[in-house]
Amino acid sequence: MYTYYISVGSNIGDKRGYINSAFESLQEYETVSEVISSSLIETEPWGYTDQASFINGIWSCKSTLAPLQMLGLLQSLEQRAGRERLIHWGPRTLDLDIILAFDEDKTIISVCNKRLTIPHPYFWDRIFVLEPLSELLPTFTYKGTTIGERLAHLSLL
Ligand code: A4P
Ligand code: MG
Repeated sequence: MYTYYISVGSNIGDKRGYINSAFESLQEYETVSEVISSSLIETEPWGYTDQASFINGIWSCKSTLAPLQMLGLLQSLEQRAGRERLIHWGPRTLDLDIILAFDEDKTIISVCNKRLTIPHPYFWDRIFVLEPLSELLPTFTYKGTTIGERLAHLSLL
């Protein structure tokens, strides 16, 4: 059994609607359990900034699916939301990224291949990921820094 932390983002159309209906769909999979959502927050675009504001949040869940299978499941939820891949970091109806994964004994899992990198390569630099993540994992520590310290550091930049 794995535990996943998934970032959710939307900045086109009915943003909360896309996120909430994907959340309900995720709960219907027999291979997925204990699905929890953080609060959803409105955030300014990061990276490619000439686009609408985002609604962001983090979901956690438990699953028997291995990381690549979980990626496939999340991509099918993105497709159901009408996701089109046009601009890198550009506007999207629904973006579901695997941020962190832990195995049965709570060890963090690392994956790095052509289709999947976890931990997500930018998660530690993004307030829109760390703020909702800190709600679900308030004592998380990465490379010797707590998530609270990291958020304080990023907010001062
Ligand atoms: N991929 C590799 N690692 C992962 C992972 N950990 N989780 C691969 C999910 N997918 C992963 O992603 C391209 C490919 O990344 C996938 O096919 C998968 O095999 P994509 O979603 O199709 O396209 P993308 O937009 O080019 O990349 P990505 O990674 O989703 O974009 P980002 O880096 O997440 O940036 N500002 C705010 N405020 N809020 C946001 O949510 N999001 C972005 C998108 C930019 N600015 C934002 C936000
Ligand atoms: Mg993505």
